[in-house]
Amino acid sequence: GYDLWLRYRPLPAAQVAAYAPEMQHLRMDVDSPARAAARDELSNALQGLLGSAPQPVDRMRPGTLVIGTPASSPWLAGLAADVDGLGDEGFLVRRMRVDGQPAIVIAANADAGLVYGTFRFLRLLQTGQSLEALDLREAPRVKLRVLNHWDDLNRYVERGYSGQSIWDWHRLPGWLDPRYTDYARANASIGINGTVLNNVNANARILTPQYLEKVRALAGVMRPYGIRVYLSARFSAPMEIGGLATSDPLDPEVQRWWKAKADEIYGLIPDFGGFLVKANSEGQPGPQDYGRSHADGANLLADALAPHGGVVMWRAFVYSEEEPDDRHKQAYNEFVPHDGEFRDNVLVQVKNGAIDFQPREPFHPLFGAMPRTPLVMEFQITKEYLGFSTHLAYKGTLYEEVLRADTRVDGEGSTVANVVDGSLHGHVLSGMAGVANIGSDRSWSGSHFDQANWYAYGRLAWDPDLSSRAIAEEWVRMTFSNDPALVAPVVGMMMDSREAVVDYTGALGLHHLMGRGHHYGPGPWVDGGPRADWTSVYYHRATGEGIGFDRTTGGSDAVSQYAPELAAVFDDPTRVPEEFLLWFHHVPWDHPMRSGQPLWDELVMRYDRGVDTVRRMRATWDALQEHVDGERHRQVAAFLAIQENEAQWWRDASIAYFQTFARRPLPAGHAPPP
Ligand code: GCW
Repeated sequence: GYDLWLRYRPLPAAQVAAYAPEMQHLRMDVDSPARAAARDELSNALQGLLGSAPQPVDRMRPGTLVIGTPASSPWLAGLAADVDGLGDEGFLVRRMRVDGQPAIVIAANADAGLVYGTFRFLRLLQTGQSLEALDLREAPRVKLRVLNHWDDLNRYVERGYSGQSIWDWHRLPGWLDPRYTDYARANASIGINGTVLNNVNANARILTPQYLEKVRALAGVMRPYGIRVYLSARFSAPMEIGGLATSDPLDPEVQRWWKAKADEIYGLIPDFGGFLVKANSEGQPGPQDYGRSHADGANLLADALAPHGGVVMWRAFVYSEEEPDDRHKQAYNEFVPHDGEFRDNVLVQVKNGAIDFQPREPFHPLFGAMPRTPLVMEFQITKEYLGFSTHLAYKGTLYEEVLRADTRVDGEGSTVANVVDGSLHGHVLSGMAGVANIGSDRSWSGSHFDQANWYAYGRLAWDPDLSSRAIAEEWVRMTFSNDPALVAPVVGMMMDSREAVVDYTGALGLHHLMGRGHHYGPGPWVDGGPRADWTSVYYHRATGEGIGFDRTTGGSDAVSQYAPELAAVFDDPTRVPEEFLLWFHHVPWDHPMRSGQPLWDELVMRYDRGVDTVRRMRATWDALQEHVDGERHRQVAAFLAIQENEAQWWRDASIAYFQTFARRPLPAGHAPPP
């Protein structure tokens, strides 16, 4: 699993015969580390896929790959107009004549585009596409496509299920683990162009000179691959490592401290990306400690970074136990009043849903509600609430569902994707962040199928309108094989997998039902404890009469944070999409569902359906034994067995618990626990 989707194993003979004659030679000026990286990737890949690497030539011969920028390569000068408008990261890949000879051209305006174009070209071969009418022209829709590592300096990864942090701080900067280069390659192959190295629950020591040297070393590895390094900044750093008595954003000494810190960082890392900040949330320090606003806090750091071109990604994941109102509403209430107050180099980073990376949530009402501020979409790649690394849950479908959701803020078609890519409200800056599932495990992500979530995140950050099915198919072809006997069933498993998790952990809009702390198994009964908003009972609100969180206009009124047309739909129990019924409504146990059955029966049916889907996934996988190498087949099979067992645990525990309120018999057809 180490090679991820960049395995480059030999292609079938027929494909080798079709491709190889077109790529015997390579015409490319290799005058930068980025170009060297692209050239090495190409050689290595073609050696693996076709059995031979292209030979460098300085004049055109039949079967030449031509790679370069029209501005610096005279033989590509004719493409200047074609690459116009593609920016630094876009590219074109085209089959055409160069100097009268048939050729395949990868052209871009800058090195970054050449790297991306090279990987794009390789993906065509890896997925067995015909080169006949090859003519691609692509540029990313989202500007900052970033991974967020929740990695502590002692290599513990918060909500990480794949070993230790890959950042070996102790041996940095002296030892550059080759894994860092493979990390950069994998990310560049899917268009990721930034990485936040440390946890948002940040340790201020990352900003000390000792650590900045280490960060600089990592930045050097990432640079040729177009990846900028960012850091999570702890708001109280001026006190903790700067010896100041305050971190008040309006204090001139504090402002001077951050400016000096930014200067110091850029002295070491001229292309440093900027800061990610979690402030005044879950006990983290922040501007509100001094009676200041999120905008005051974000602008403090933004002013320090601005002279160097850095940005601040200020998180909107805020809630506090002192706030008695519905947690769903807190981020919106705290941030919307400050729309327009943030500096131009501030982006507000918003989780996909208002609670917390649940298996399914409606999109966060902040999307569309802050037209004057660029909003970064924060997805979780690691599966904190979807079975860690053992349960198979392809999150491409979740990402797609959220990105395609229509906020309706500017009429129909105001999709979340259009908010995030900046097009809806005309922002130059735009961003997407994915909380990484990468660790020191040989498979990087803790399981083979979790690699697909990293892959899908990157692809959707590049183009938020891609289909999750098409992405799954690409990934399967590159990671396993192009054999149709494998591709269709495995893609099918992936496409069903996340809905299965929704079903067996709690469907119809139920949420936050897991055990407190670990977030792995069922815990709908979790009550009391340190904080009401960390319990489950608070969210499902089951009683003898019914179940669900009343967020209607008559309840917590969270619905009113959405655009009026949508609020009206969510507010109405007969119109709300059934998958969000219990998210927005408290309804009786015999509430009639669209299927014709009462709610209780429907809920039990969904729990059963989730378990059944996992059983089917297992059977599908078992039947594929001869199509997958033994090592990967065995691990996936073993994990699916764990998943089936635990899906039953979720189902049985949840049904037994909710039955104490519903006091209704199990519907006919429900399989009793073994
Ligand atoms: O999902 C929750 C996690 C915390 C995390 C927090 C956040 C980094 O349980 O572990 O802390 O969200 O996003 O800040």
